[in-house]
Amino acid sequence: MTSTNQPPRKSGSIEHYDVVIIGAGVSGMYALHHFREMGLSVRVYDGASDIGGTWWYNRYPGARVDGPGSPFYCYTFSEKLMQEWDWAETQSEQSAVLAYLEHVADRFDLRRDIQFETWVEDARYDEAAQRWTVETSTGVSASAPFLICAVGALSTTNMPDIPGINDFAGECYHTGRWPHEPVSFEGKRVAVIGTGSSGIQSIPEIAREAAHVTVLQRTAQYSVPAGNRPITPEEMAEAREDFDAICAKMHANPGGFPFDNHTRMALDHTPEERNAHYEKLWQRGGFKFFLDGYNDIAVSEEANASLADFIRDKIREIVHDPETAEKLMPDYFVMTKRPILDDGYFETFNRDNVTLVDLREDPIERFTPTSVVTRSGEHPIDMLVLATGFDAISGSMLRLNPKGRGGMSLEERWQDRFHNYLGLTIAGFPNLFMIHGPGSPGVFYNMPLGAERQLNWIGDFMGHLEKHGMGAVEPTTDSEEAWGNEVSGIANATLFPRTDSWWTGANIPGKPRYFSAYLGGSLYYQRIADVAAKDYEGFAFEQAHRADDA
Ligand code: N01
Repeated sequence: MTSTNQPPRKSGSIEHYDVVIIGAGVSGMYALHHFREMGLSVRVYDGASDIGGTWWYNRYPGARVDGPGSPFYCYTFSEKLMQEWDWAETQSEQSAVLAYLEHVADRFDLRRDIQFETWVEDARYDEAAQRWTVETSTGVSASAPFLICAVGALSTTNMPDIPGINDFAGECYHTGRWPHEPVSFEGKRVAVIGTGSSGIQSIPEIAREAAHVTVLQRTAQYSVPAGNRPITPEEMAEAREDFDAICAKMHANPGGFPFDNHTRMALDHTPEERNAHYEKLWQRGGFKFFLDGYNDIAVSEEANASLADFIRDKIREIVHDPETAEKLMPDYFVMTKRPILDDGYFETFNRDNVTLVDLREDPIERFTPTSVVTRSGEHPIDMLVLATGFDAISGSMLRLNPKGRGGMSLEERWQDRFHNYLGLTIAGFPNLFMIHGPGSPGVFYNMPLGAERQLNWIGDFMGHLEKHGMGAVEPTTDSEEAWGNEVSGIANATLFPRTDSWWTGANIPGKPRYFSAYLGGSLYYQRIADVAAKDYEGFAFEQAHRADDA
């Protein structure tokens, strides 16, 4: 490896670094900070104009943290950060999370090593040099022994392939690529496709302003009140008081939040007791509705039905028109699609200016320049909002499509499934590390903390390689297979794989269909620590080539 934070060495038009990072979102930002602290020379490339990744792109109306939320959706690497940053609400708005990330970028002077508006178009491994070379859209090329893919688990948008959609002449926006200029809905007839988290957050906001909203729903969803509220000064003080203890609790919790674990099982309770418990949680709202429920909801059909029935009853209570309420009834195992939090979503269907179209009985046939045509007729519209989600978890890695040993592309390697070891590495792609990739807890864990923990492990691994004079490392295909079986074994003990979702790849035509995330929560970090303790068991090492070998 080269020296500390020096200007890049150049040969021809190539810049040389120790580490190239793709992506300046939550993970890429910490990667830059961490490797720089290790004394390495680092370059980050990102297609956006500034830091933030998913929080830079997803600025649709109503976008908020819809997980367990603030103040613990944050970095933990610096106690000062926690001490100096005030979070205003439990479900922070997109702009608040972006402001925090901008503060982090300023505080640690990150931007000086990030090249924005620069898309990495190609990444290739050079076996002789034991280095990766990336080619970018600005013509700059860079090479480094290590390539960190912090490309985002939810960043490659899913654009629906519907006849005539490209002929639609009105305004058209994907929630995941929302314009930076204000978008006005006033006086407009708006159609929204998609009722996942993004659709359910944005529809009430759009309906408040638009002349009319047509919600085009393929799958009815369970959603619970977000319960957003101000964070009190006392709560902020408590979060800061004993930082080490809070961090220890976050590390011990399955989802990476400082919450107490519990052992409540729905089937140990009577239906009356269960409903009373659900009601209490519903009144409070927030993601803890799910976390503080019962531990058997995701594994027992009967326990699952008790919660599903409770939410369906709530929808019937809220929505005045019984026919609309029936169309809004979800019919899959609750929690086996990403749980959703809303702020008045079901109430929105009581408005005169909102129409629900159930695409299962009335599918979209085509778009015209001025309308969407479903089987039952034509809906004239001025604007189309695509809340159609992402080619999640693996999509951004495949879009990058790095070429490993022998020029093999990731697309070839991942034809049938997303082969990987520990959710971090891929056989045939030495020294390439994924953050929040397939096979890792990724979206099932507090993502800033998960990124920190993965990157700390990678940093230690790099140190180990240097200490032992190793130039390249990759997993064996046997260890990949065993890891794949472990990931699937955990998932198959739950109801999760039995529902079509972006977790199973079912939202993208032709994508390998299986549950690719590691569902063991914080156990994952114990697993990767154990691998390290056993001298990085499951990896194949290659001695560093001498400069004159290359
Ligand atoms: O995407 P989704 P999202 N025709 O895939 C429908 C995170 N997030 O952007 O369910 C018709 O969940 C699709 O229908 P179906 C969070 O983890 C976080 O909403 O596949 N409909 C579904 O209704 C979340 O889970 C935050 O049948 C089509 C919708 O589009 C993840 O991002 C905020 C269609 C897509 O829902 C993704 O959420 C928002 C078609 N051709 C999101 N194609 C925060 O924390 C797709 N659909 C702030």
